[in-house]
Amino acid sequence: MFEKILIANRGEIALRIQRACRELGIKTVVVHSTADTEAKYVKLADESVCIGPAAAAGSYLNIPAIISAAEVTDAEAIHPGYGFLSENSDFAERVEKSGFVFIGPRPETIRLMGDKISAKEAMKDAGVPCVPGSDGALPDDPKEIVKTARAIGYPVIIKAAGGGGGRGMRVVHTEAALNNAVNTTRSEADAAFSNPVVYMEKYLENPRHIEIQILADSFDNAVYLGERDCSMQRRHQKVIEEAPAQNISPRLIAKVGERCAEACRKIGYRGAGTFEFLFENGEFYFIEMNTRVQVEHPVTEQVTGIDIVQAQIRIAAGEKLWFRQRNVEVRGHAIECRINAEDPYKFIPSPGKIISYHAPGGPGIRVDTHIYQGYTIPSYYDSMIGKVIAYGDTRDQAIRRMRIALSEMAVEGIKTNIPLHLELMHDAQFIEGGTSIHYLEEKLAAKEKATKGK
Ligand code: MV4
Repeated sequence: MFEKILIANRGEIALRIQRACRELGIKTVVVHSTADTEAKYVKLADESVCIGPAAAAGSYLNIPAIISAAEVTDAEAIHPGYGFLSENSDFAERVEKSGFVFIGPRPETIRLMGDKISAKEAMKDAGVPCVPGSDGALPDDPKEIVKTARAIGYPVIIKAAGGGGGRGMRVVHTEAALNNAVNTTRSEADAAFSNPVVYMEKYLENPRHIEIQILADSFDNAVYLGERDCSMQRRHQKVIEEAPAQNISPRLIAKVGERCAEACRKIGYRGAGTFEFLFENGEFYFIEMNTRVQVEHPVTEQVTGIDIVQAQIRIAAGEKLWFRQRNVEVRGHAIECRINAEDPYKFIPSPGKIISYHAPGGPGIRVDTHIYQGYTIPSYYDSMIGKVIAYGDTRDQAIRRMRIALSEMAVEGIKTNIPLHLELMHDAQFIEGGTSIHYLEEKLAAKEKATKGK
């Protein structure tokens, strides 16, 4: 096992990784920007290195500074967390070329999945069900593009190969609008990702977002840890996630999960990963793969009892998977509410000093956060300041525990989205379960309209 790991991230996930290291008896180095010097998790780490200014481009995205920090502290491995450099194949490569272990998949795997066309191709070849669409990149010839769309049937969606996570896509409902949409998506993709390559898919109008968590070692062993429902989102930012997904049979999950695990063996995947699917009319359609630990990993940890961050570290250290698929059991239900420092209805970020903080607790409640009374949330980064995870024997119990936790939780001095979460925990559609990816935005729009009328 490693003696010392460098954590190349900030906030709650930097603390989460630190806890995993501590339990494994590994020393930690945390790198931080000048805006995060006072954070408690920085002081809690065995060592810390300031790597640059508040703006992430000079610090959390500064590859040479991070590698230098690993060199001077004699760390053996680097955990990238999520966001920042976590899915940057060049970073993973430079980490390895500098003689450190990258806690994640091989750089080639990250590169393969970073290109959404090659990712889909690889998954299709491995037997993972995909959304029907163009056979790879769209050609230049407008007539060919029209033919492709006719074969798929409208509506279609044009996506950038270099995009993902909702960036660089456009829905097309008619042939008249097609070539303009393709051209616009192309130029936007070229500007944003320096890659004008686009592809086409059948547009699914009302799907759920279901993802499958996997773990794979370097010895061709791979398991799936069940699914998460991440449909409750706004502008491609997930708001609530849960496991398992309401009204999807364990048999169907096992079938698609086994395909994902098999795909991992086939491509030589290493570490933790997530297969993102759209789920509509009882069918799964692969869209993208994430090659990092995800924000919502705790719900899977709560229902399986498997520590995903520790698993990432043990796999990176060269351990064989220490359990098999038949040992993975999903028990009970977990729900995660992402707590953001923002106005709960206007969604304007609300950084600043936390004057007082009261954490929720009690049976089945887990809080993953780095905040504390007196902490100042910097304005430079994402507004997510933590996560409340409620576990119960049933979904109903998890919801009831979450309501109690959210009403106990008090964060004063800044605005948070706790009121929105409380409202959702009493929302009839949420309580019924199985809402689509459009539900929250439609609910918020309806509410906006109702208040304007008054
Ligand atoms: C789609 C889709 C409908 N049909 N693809 C958005 C994020 C990116 N990962 C893929 N996305 C979508 N791809 C087809 N063929 C709808 C979305 C989508 C979405 C997907 C997951 C979660 C939230 C979403 C919100 C809007 C659109």
